[in-house]
Amino acid sequence: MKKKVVTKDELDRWIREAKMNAEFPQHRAHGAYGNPRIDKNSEIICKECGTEFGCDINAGKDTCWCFDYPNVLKSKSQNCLCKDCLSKKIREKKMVIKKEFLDLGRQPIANKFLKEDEFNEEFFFDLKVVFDEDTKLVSLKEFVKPELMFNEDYVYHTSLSVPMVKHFKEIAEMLMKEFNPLTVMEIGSNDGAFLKNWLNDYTIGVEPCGNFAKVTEDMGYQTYSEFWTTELSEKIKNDGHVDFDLIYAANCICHIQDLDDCFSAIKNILSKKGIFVFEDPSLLRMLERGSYDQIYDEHAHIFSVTALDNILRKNGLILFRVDNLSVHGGSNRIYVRHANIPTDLIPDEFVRNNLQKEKEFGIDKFQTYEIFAERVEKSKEDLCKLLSELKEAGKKVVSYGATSKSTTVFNYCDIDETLIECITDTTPDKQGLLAPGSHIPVVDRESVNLKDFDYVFLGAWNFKDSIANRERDFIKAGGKFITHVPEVMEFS
Ligand code: JHZ
Repeated sequence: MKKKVVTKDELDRWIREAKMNAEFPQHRAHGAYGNPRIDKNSEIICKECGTEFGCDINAGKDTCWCFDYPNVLKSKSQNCLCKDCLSKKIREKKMVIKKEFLDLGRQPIANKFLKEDEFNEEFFFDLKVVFDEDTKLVSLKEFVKPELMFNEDYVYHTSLSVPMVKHFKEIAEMLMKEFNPLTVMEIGSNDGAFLKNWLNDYTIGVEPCGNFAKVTEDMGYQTYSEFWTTELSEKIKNDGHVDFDLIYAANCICHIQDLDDCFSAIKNILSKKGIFVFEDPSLLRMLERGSYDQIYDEHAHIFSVTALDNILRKNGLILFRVDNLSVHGGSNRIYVRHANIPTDLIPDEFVRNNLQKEKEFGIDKFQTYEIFAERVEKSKEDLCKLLSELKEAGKKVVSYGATSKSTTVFNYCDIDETLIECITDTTPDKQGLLAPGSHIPVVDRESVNLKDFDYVFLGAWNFKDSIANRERDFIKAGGKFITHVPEVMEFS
């Protein structure tokens, strides 16, 4: 018998079919793939509600919209469901619909600067981003083990940034004046930039990075060097601490992967009339500015007010005020209290305005994130093109600020030493090492004469004005800056 020759196309199709049958029983159910029941017609009938709806496979595509949803139809006898009925079924089964919209490729630990002999052990993971249809929360698809990021070697020192020290002093003064708390706890107290504004008898810190916990202990603040969990909140209570009037956290809550546990731990230890105030990068600002580099291992979530409102409520807490801040490229400061205790702290017009603004932007719609992903791809193309052209023209480029954000950019855009010669950074712990993944050398700003370079890429674009102001001489000498936010451009 003559052996049938299988073409590559046929083989690929079989593999796809087999994968689909295994992974998407809702399609196997109506036998659509490769064997459309309704020839040349993409409309099928929803078994649940009887309405006609579109099937992408029947329409001749390789994938269907329903592939973004978890499988709920386990039996072959069940037919496909329309979007509404499928979503309803998923909710009934308490399954979470997390839809992926962005893939930033293989990424290292954003703040793990390393030596050459550590290259072989460097840890990489897939940096993908998902949207939760239920809570509207944007999160990483794959979380990195917290201990790999936050440990004795953590290098981000808040106090090395003069604008941030001023920022924490101002917020402490404002909170003191407006809320006059007696007992204070900071979660993620880093090197004490916020804590140092409070009396140490009534103030404690929580900081998993041992190097920083030691710094604040030495400053006289009791510091728990542990991750924030319900278990830790119990331990603090058992140690005899009374509930806290103010719990504060800056650029930390978005690092915590299990938000339900995080918020129930807050509820457990917040005094009856106490407030929980936290600030983190704003999802709306990220979407508006195209600053995809806010996404890296530490940022398990990028918060919208909308998602926080939903998740805090679920955990017996109420968000009653929002301040929009310019720090870190656009952040929100969120004020929270107990939900079931009467108080005069009612949600103010800023909460309503923020929710409205986010709704108008489409923060609750998956399509918004698909559009953002297209913008991110374009940003990559433009940056790669610009840097390659500069290289061909023999121009020299240095980067300013070895930020976590630039780890994402350099690894996503495959930028290495051949395109950017080195990175200057004021943090001694980063100097003399190589940047994560890209392995571009990090050097002290003082060791570099910017005039030896034609271009400066702004890794710390969030400090654009202060950097441009400080480096006026570079501009006067004909130098130019490059930024990728809000789009790839040169300026001087
Ligand atoms: P900066 C950090 O992210 C990490 P990063 C963290 N995970 C977080 O959540 C966000 O902050 C909010 C240097 N620099 O603040 C100092 C100069 O060299 O943008 C720092 O290494 N010269 C906690 O790392 C880095 O840049 C300068 O003139 O993205 C600043 O990093 C200035 C202004 C900064 O955050």
